[in-house]
Amino acid sequence: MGKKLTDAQITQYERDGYVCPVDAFPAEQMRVWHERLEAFERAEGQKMTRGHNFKPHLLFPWVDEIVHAPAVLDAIEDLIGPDIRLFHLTVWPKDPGSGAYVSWHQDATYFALDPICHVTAWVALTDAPVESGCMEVVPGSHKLGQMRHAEMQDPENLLSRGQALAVDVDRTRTAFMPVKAGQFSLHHTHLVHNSRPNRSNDRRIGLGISYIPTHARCTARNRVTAMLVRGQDRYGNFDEERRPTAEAGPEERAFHADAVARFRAMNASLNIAAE
Ligand SMILES: O=C(O)CCC(=O)C(=O)O
Repeated sequence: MGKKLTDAQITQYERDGYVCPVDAFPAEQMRVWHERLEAFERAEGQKMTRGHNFKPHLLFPWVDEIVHAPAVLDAIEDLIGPDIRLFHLTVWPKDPGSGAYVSWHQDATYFALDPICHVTAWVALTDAPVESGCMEVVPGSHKLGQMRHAEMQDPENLLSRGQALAVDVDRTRTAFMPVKAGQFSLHHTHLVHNSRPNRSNDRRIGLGISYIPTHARCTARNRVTAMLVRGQDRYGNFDEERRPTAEAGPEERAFHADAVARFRAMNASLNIAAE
């Protein structure tokens, strides 16, 4: 038995590359946080979707609370040990009836991490049933290693570089990861996954939080930031991130802009499609 996950869940993660669902927060708490996200969108006149959805843990104290929550970190510790950094975070909103989707991919494709050991917790801010376009995975595919991806330019694809697996996926062998608001799923960085358009009547929103052990390093040329969220870092492979204290205040915005620019520069320097 781990701190949060059962032995069966840890075995499933090792065998299948994912675990779902795991309980974390009360649904009422998620409604409060959901409203804060939408209040920010209204004030900005801008939805948090493709192009605006990176690293919100640097802008909002409520996201900082989620990424540090023991209910999430205990599960991460069960999989990668007690010294943990938050490497990246993407918010994934899909409006009802929109064509927005996420193509088949492996997260590791543009992360340049060594060793390749990161795990993503997808925390549901709203319910994410199958009809809303929850994540769909190929169980066991994390054992295939890094696969070839191509880049496609499709405005409906929520992935920033439109990366998509270069081979077809056998849809008879996939599994869905539906979650309710306040639950999360966990997936391995090499797990092949996608999500289809939202055919429900409600908005679907989740936070994809990518955690790494502190001994991991990013092999790209430019240094990037990552936040120490538990334990100790004896390696110094990343520049520390500033925790937000005000809701998208000037200091939060300045730090966020710099961290996102550095992440994008790292990302743009990788050319996995040519490998
Ligand atoms: O939210 C989605 O539909 C996809 C999320 C995803 O690809 C991820 O968290 O790695």
